[in-house]
Amino acid sequence: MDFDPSLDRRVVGTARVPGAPQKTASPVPVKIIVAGGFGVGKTTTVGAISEISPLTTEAEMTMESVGVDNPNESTAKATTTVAMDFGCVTIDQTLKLYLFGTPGQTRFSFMWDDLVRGALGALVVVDTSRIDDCFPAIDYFERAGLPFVVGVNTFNGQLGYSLDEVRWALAIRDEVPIVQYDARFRGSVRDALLVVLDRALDKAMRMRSS
Ligand SMILES: Nc1nc2c(ncn2[C@@H]2O[C@H](COP(=O)(O)OP(=O)(O)OP(=O)(O)O)[C@@H](O)[C@H]2O)c(=O)[nH]1
Ligand SMILES: [Mg+2]
Repeated sequence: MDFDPSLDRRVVGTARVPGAPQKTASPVPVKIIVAGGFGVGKTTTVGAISEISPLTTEAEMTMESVGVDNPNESTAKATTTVAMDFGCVTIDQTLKLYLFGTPGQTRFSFMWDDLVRGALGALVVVDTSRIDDCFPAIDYFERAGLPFVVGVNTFNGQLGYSLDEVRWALAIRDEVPIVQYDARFRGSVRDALLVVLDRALDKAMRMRSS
């Protein structure tokens, strides 16, 4: 059976001339923030899933940061994000995610308001070996009223604590989803981002019906 463009809601403005190029609607752009404390794996998350070479703004860490910014001990972290990460991924013909990673060092937190503008949701990345570093990001999204999901980056494939323990330690409300994922793997990042999308959609539906 021949494909009839009039049956596909994504095909718009088709001239319906046999053989003529068909114009399809672009996927809806959705802005998602990847946030969290210092060195939790935000840049790694964006890089693992982006279908373009991610834009990164990494700078070498200096001796001044020793004792101030302490990365996960199992990593050989030598650089830090000083402005943002940017990447994108097409979910399907109707939806494309634009991912913005925040800088993790607290001295760059003044940039967050600008980065977050227009976003529909956020993945707040957590490293359970440095759980204190995660509070500012969680507080920020609670206050901003932006739907967010807590993503526990498992680093070496293991969770030091159960997700319930992490929820308790970070005082995360019941309605905020918490998932574990591995920032290095595309499929794992995709699953975490789909939970963010779900949450954003849920909020949009509730706002529409109220
Ligand atoms: N083993 C392991 N290493 C990881 C994982 N995620 C990130 N890393 C490493 O941890 C270090 C920090 O990761 P980044 O992605 O730079 O962390 P970030 O949150 O962007 O850091 P800042 O921008 O400086 O706040 C890097 O050396 C990564 O290669 C992981 O799941 N497992
Ligand atoms: Mg980074």
